Parts: sequence; C-alpha cells; structure tokens
Amino acid sequence: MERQQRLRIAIQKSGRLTDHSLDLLARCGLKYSRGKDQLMCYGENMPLDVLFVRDDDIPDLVQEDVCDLGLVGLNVIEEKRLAMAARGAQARFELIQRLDFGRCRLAIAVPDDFPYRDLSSLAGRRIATTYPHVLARFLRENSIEAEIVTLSGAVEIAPRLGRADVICDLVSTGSTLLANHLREVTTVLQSEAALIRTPVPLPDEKADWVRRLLVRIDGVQQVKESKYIMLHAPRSALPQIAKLLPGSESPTVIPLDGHGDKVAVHAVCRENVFWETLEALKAAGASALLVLPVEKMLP
Ligand code: PRT
Ligand code: ZN
Repeated sequence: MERQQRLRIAIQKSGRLTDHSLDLLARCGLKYSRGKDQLMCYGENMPLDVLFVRDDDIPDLVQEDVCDLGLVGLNVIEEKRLAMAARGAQARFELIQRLDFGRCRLAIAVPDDFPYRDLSSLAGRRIATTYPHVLARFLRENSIEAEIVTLSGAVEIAPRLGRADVICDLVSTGSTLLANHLREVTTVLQSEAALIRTPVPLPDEKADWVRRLLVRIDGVQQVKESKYIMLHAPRSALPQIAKLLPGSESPTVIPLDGHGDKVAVHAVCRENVFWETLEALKAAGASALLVLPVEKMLP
C-alpha cells in the first residue's frame, strides 16, 4: 500500500515514553519489523508505520502532516501551543486522546533554605526552566512578575550554579529534587502522554483505522486495572458480596451442582483488586477466590 493509505505515527525514539508507546501499540495488535535505519518501523498486520524521533519534534511533524498521529507528553504539546501563540500563530495539531502513562507534573521548586511563603515569594526572582511559555502563562495568571531563565537542560542545578533562584521543572517521583536540596512548592501543569493528530482530513480508509485504533486504545486502558474475579458463596451472601466487588456492574451468578444453595460468582472489576478486598469478601462468606488479569476487552 502507498504512503497515502498507510497511517504514520511519530513516537519518542529513546526516552521515558518509548517503551510505553511501543507497548501500547503492541497491545493494540500492531506487529512490526524495524527498518534498517531504526528510524521507522513498518506495521506488518496493520497499515500503520511508526516513526522514531525526539519528543520535541513530534508536534511539528504532526501539524505539518508528515505524520498523521503523534504520541507525546502534554507538557511538550502545551509548550509548543503557547510558543506558537506567542508568535501569533495557532497550533494546528489536534489533541484526540489522553493516555495513562508518562504522568508527571511541571512544578516550581525552591532551594531548601529559600524563604517561601506563597506565590508572591516568587516576585522579582529568577526562575530556570525548559518550559518558558507554560511558566509565563502561570505567572501571568497569578499576577507574579518574575524573570524566566530559559535553559535546555540540567535545570535542577541552576540555583547551585547561581543561574537562577528557583526552578520550574518536570517532577515524577520527586527524588531528583530531593537529591538537589530542592522543595516542590506548587504545580504549574499536570501532564501525561497524549495522542495528537494532523489537521489534514484523512481519507476514509485511514480515518477508519484511526477510529479502530482509538477503540483499541480505550480497551487497552480499561483492561490495565481490570481484573476478572471468581468466587464461591452462599446465595444469601450475594447482596453484600456485590457491594464489595470494586467497580463491577452485574456479576454472573452460576449455580454449583450438588452444593445446595452455593453459587459461583464471576465479575469483571474495573479497578485493581487488593488483598483487603479479598479478605472482606472472605469475611462476607466467599470462598475459592480467584483473581485473573484481563487481556482484552471490547465493550
Ligand atoms: O531526547 P528527547 O528530547 O526525545 O527526550 P527528553 O530528554 O526531552 O525527554 P524524556 O525522555 O526525559 O521525557 C519524555 C517525556 O516523559 C516528558 O516530556 C514528559 O512528558 C514525560 N515524563 C514523565 C518525564 C518525567 N516523567 C520526568 N520525571 N520527563 C522528565 N522527567 C525528568 C524530571 O525533569 C527530572 O529531572 O526526570 C527527572 C527525574 O524525575 P523524578 O521526579 O522521578 O526524580
Ligand atoms: Zn525532548
């Protein structure tokens, strides 16, 4: 099939989003072979090819229609959108789906000995960041006048080098801040990975594949936390057991041959099932409890 009929998705070549992105595509059923240059993977069982690039390039590749889809952090998307707006241009990629990985936050952090009371403590200070436009919007919205020092990396050491008083950087576990004697004081942006698409209308066949992909992504996201739970219980305990099953609709109840009033209960739980839940179910009269992972789901 020609390029015109094959979807092309840009994902991060090597970084925090790469494994999750490839895993998501594999869970959506994509089988691919890697090209010799490693920059491109060709889908073998779907008309979907994967282009590997730096995450910062993904919004442009998508809005310039080099790729139909892109998978990138909301932090990058938002910075790009605001940077374009600052130049009087409008971003043309469209956000179509948030994905539940790559979660982090853009936060302001101050050195341990910084006299921070509230946001007004930032007034007149120098804030180092790689996200100058997102930070500028935050400062504007909070009527804080501060100097933004734009860096391309190693933001966390800027205060120690005397390049800035405080920083605004991505945080996930917080251990980098801790190691650099910095204390998080406020969140500027919550982020996670998201799927964006080209502004150019797609031909029917491609549009249809995008729809199918979105349904599959939805299915993948739903099963992630979902569990299939099976147990035995006396019929009389059913109302209480149904209440204890986390995030399940109507469980299937099956009579057990030769066990009088005992039944088997099967249910899909949309949330993880913890030991505490199993213990509570047991206390309510359940036995022979079994929790299984759910592989695929199509509502
Ligand atoms: O080479 P390329 O440009 O593609 O990669 P990159 O270096 O720009 O990006 P990369 O791989 O570091 O991150 C890609 C995306 O992952 C980001 O744009 C975010 O959307 C997302 N993400 C999620 C993160 C983090 N969590 C994260 N913790 N990106 C960066 N970090 C940094 C953080 O700034 C800190 O310096 O990781 C460090 C450790 O964080 P802690 O809090 O866990 O210690
Ligand atoms: Zn990057």
